[in-house]
Amino acid sequence: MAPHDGFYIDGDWRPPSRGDVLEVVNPATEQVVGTAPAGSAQDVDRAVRAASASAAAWANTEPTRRAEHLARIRDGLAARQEDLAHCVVAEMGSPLTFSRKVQVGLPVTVAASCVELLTGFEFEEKIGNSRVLHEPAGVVAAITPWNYPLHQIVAKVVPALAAGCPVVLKPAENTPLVAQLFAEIVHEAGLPPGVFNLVTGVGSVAGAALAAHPGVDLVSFTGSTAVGRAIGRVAGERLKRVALELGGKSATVVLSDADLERAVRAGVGSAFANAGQTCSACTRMLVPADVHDEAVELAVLASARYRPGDPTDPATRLGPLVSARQRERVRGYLAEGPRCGARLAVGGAEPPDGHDLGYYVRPTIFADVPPDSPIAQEEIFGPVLSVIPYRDEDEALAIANGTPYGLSGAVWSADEDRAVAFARRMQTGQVDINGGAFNPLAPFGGYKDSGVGRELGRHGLVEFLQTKSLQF
Ligand code: TXE
Repeated sequence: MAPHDGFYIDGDWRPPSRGDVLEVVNPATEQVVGTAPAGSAQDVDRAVRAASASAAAWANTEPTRRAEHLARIRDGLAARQEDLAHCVVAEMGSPLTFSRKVQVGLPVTVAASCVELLTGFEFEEKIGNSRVLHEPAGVVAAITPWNYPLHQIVAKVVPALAAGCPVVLKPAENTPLVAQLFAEIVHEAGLPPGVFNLVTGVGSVAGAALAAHPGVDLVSFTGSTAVGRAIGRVAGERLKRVALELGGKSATVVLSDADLERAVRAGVGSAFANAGQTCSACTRMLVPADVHDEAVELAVLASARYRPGDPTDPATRLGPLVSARQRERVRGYLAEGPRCGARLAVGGAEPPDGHDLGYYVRPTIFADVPPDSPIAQEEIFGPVLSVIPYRDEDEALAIANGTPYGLSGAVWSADEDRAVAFARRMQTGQVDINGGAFNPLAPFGGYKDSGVGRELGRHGLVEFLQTKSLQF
């Protein structure tokens, strides 16, 4: 692990202005595995000043030169995959095999695709008698959560740098160590000082100071809808741009002609991967009423693969939740399910057997869930699936669209055209058709309360640009 007791500012590790520290707790063992400094408004100010000072030179660096720097970051990530994966396991409890493949594998792919994209990207276009210039948006504040701690950093920082923007990163307080490893990789890539800066710290202190700093031009945030709204308000006051990737309550919709077993197995996988701590997880499963009970049986069978276990064991599919706070929050929903009329099919609020230590909960499936109940409306962020029966497709659509969120979804049908027709009516940013695989080049982001803006691929890069037109 990378034990830095300072912040990465202006090309080197700098001492903090105060002595506050973040303790990093391993959620499986409840042991402190490291500390990182907790930044103050003064530390944030220093980082933003360094970023501002580097902005003009970085913006004027040829895109091909920027791509060379980013290629070295990509290579650094690839070279340190094992360190990064073990760090994610220790900091947030994501199982090792999943951490290798997704927690680290995905950002390596995202970084590589961003380098490729930059290489062919046209920063100028001609429209009639105008030449339109796509220029960097300025100093970017990246505020990231702990659930995919490396991916969330890479999905913001790499495209921002590609666009020509300097960045100040404030990662989640639970997972500062993987952010320090990322800063080491950036340092080794030899970026000019000030272009990338890291201030670890508490959201309400360092995060709030960064979002409100007058030197920041664009805030790219991923996290809770409540904090997203607060950042949006502050940014609105100062007319900063924002990109907000917030919560979700996505649905797997199984149409009447679908392969029920395949659809249910995939739906359970989506809900339980990363212990349900995924913003795009399909945490509701909508099934025709006449196959509801069969679907629940199949879901319970599929859930047996997700037994809570030691995240360092490569065979483990379900680790602990990130923190005691998160476990209490999830347990509250587990206790609430039966009270709001749902039937507990498997799991429940009791602590899982053999896990007195660690922030574990039982993977849980509720059946016959009323669509308006809190467990079917609110983001739980734990391994909890609500199976909801529907009578016809119109009702399925009304239920699927009937939450404040609109991040993801899945539709299953033997007839692809029918699935696509349904997906077109869903108010959500992305829909997987019959188990379609995640595409790191496709735009990712939400409708409604799930956010503003898009990450990944071309759309993710454009988010960090502003346009100027020259008329001739
Ligand atoms: O999120 P926060 P938390 C959801 C999920 C989870 C809930 C709470 O439902 O149960 O949010 O998680 C920083 N100004 N998601 O409390 O607080 C904070 O330090 C500026 C969905 O961890 O939103 C961290 O870096 N920044 C989600 C980041 O915001 C502030 C991922 C996210 O923390 C701040 C995580 C402030 N006032 C949680 N307060 C997703 N969309 O993927 C906090 N932060």
